[in-house]
Amino acid sequence: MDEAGTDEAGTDEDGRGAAGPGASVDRIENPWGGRTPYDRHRSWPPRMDTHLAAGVAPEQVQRWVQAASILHSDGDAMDVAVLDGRMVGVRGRADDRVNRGRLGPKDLFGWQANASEDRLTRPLVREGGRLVECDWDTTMHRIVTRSRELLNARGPGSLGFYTSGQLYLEEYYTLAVLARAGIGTNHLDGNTRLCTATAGEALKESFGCDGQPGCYDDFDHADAVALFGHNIAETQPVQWMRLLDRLEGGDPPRLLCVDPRPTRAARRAAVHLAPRAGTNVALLNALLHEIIRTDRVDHDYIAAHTVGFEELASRVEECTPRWAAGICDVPAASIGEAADLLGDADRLVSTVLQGVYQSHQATAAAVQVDNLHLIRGMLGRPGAGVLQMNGQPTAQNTRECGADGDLPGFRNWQNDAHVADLAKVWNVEPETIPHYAPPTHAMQIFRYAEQGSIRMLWISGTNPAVSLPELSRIRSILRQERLFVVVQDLYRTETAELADVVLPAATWGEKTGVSTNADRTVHLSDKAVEPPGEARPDLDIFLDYAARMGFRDKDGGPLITWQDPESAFEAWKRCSAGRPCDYTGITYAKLRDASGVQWPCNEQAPDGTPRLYTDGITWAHPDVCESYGKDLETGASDGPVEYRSLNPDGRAVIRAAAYVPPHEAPDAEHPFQLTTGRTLYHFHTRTKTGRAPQLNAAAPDVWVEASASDAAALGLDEGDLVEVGTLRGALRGRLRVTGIRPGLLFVPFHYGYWDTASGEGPGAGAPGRAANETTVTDWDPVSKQPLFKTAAASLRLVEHAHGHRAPAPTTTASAPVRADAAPPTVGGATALATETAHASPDTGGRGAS
Ligand SMILES: Nc1nc2c(c(=O)[nH]1)N[C@H]1C(S)=C(S)[C@@H](COP(=O)(O)OP(=O)(O)OC[C@H]3O[C@@H](n4cnc5c(=O)[nH]c(N)nc54)[C@H](O)[C@@H]3O)O[C@H]1N2
Ligand SMILES: Nc1nc2c(c(=O)[nH]1)N[C@H]1C(S)=C(S)[C@@H](COP(=O)(O)OP(=O)(O)OC[C@H]3O[C@@H](n4cnc5c(=O)[nH]c(N)nc54)[C@H](O)[C@@H]3O)O[C@H]1N2
Ligand SMILES: [Mo]
Repeated sequence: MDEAGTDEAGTDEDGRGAAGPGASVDRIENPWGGRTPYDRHRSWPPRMDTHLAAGVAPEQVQRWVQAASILHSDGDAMDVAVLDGRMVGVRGRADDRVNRGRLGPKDLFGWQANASEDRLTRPLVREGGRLVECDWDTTMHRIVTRSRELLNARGPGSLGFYTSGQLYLEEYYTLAVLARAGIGTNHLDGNTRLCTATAGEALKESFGCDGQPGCYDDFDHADAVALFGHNIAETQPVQWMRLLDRLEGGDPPRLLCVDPRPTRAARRAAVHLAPRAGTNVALLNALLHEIIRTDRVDHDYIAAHTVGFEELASRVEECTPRWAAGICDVPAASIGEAADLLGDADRLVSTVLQGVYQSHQATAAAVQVDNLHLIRGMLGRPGAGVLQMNGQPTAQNTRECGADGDLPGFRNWQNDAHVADLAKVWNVEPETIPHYAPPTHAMQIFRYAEQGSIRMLWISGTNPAVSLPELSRIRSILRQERLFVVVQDLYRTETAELADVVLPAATWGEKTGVSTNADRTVHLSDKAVEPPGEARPDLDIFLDYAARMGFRDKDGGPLITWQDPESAFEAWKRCSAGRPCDYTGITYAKLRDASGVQWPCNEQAPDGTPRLYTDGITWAHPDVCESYGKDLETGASDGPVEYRSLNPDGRAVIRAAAYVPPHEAPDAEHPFQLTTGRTLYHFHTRTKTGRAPQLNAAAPDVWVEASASDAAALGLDEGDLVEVGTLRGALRGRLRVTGIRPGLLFVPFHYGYWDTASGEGPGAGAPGRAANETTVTDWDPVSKQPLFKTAAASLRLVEHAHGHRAPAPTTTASAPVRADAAPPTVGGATALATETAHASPDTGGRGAS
């Protein structure tokens, strides 16, 4: 439990004491705002959060235009305030079931980045080593010329595309069609590989198909909530508000938090386990062992809906809490308490995120959480669900549309009938669509670029020069003379600096499109204002390229027949028809009417589908499944014959896994474990949040977290400048002494190579500040998601603090152990937001432009 003090407004950090109607709250200081407690099985009361630019009164706003957040996977619905053709603020949509009007700090303040003066407004091309401005026609001609040359000389495999989890559905679908059927390359993936590849893979392994079984409303009904490697308070602050409101209401849920850091959720948890990084499988196997040993399993559910239980039971037979305690370094008794919490739950919700997904046994561990739900029959009922969480706002769309390493509509690349069906939708021959091997994953795309078989790499909506592991390697790949690099972004990012061509893109608020959040809720974001200068929506750029390349279908007609967001959406609906992610019942008009709709939405489910698998497992049959499964240890794909014999009736597959230690163990030179991740106030490489003054000020620079005992042993103190080193490289930052588990260091990965404010880079040879200078080129064998959470590292003093402090927030998992070590994080006058409790949503004046 936390002992946070109470501030003047009468709310503590978790907002207890509740803001009254129309309260004005500093949402940097009180990130989760005031409380609206509610009882179990009731619906979450609305609270509308609004923040407007200084000097703008609500009655001055000329239009409110609907949108959904693109700074996390929650899909928080909001309206953008428009005044004289400018964005001047945002407010949450109280009638939306995802957020009931609430917004987190990043959404309240992040919109300001759209109007930043350093937005890209014209294309740039490299001339004599420098990037210079150019017109669109010349620039696109350059890209098309290079594409044609490569296609003729080296074939489609010489072109690769690396996209995002932050564009819109219409854009991914267009990109997938042009890459897979237009160019005919297998090399298309998203940064979703770094993010939610494991979520998709775990769902495929267990249920035969991607698609989130549960939904956020399950939080209203659960009596137990388990968070596995998910810092929900900081990364999905609005769902944390929901849990806080339940914790304050009648019949609250019990929380289990598995995280080596003292996150806000850990501090409110009934049981907090802080395992050694990279040991999730050992811990989960022990939890499964206890639940099976005490027979708290649903034998009827297992018999009716699953295969593989016996193998699991025998695999975990030896995995006692005492055994796991030695590996994970947590008390065996606490593992027992956690097993009781899970085993006694009547309705259990589990969430899984990067503490599980970004490690060497990512899929193996994520699948054990599915197994927990399968053996306890905790699926398909209100309050009983698993959320293999997404991270990025539109990652679900990247996966559905086949802009990641998958075929569109969750079609199985190994199933010829699925490929033929897709070919029919696109009116091309099946051979046109590469399916000789699994679609290439991002880490392999960069490997091909390094080796020289990929000669053109088109990067849209992602900043790999900061976000991929082992940055010195990534920089050298992107700098190669022989590789033609196209970057499509809003700003001149670290990656754009290494490009041959930079295309200025429009972003949310400046373009229209659909995004789908982690619980399958589809939202529409309408265009509110014009993009700056000559910046164009990503969709327009892809359509322009396709038209110039003259891509044809098999009858000589144009391959791509749509010209704007709505016609692209209609085309996607045809591709999704009859698939699990069936959008055929959704229209733009419906999304303007109903706020969010959950897929599948079709004739059978015209209002959408809150939960999958309410009536057994639907998509695992050998003829319909998206994947035939993989070996959890090696990642080797099974074929149709093996799958059919394992699972002829299409049940859920319980897959067991043995624990394997992390690939890199601490040693004398690198005695620490290093983990990396996020903080509440920033999004990824900070291209947006670094440009929002309130967010930037809350965490303006990198820091390094270590435990009090480790700091004392090395003679280090709060604010000291330290260097963290691994076999790949080093970074420097100021030390924050926290309650993190001893032996573990944490570094936020948001801070890039260059200082985005000054445009300066580190001097030659000097250590940078980006976490990924130190991370390793290595990935989970099954999902191919890279390892950002485990490495062996050294820690040394560079210079004592001399009055400097770590630029880390005090409101989060990064809170100092010594309360007086740093001044409290506050926002001040420009960080106030209005919270209107129990408001009936005012939708007046909202509309598309
Ligand atoms: N504020 C903010 N919110 C975001 C984002 C952001 O950048 N900023 N990004 C969005 C995106 S794309 C994503 S993917 C999500 C990510 O959301 P999260 O996964 O919640 O965030 P992370 O900080 O990457 O990692 C979560 C936790 O994993 C813990 N961890 C580290 N190693 C281990 C381990 O071995 N086992 C366990 N059990 N836990 C471990 C870390 O201590 C950390 O607290 O957030 C989304 N929301
Ligand atoms: N060490 C470490 N590294 C990590 C992680 C970690 O936990 N630790 N997490 C990983 C995860 S989960 C993720 S998701 C990745 C994120 O890594 P990135 O995807 O590289 O991070 P972003 O900063 O979100 O980059 C998105 C880029 O798209 C641009 N952009 C935004 N909107 C638009 C748009 O509408 N159109 C276009 N064309 N561009 C747009 C932004 O300006 C920005 O440059 O980082 C990964 N890397
Ligand atoms: Mo992510």
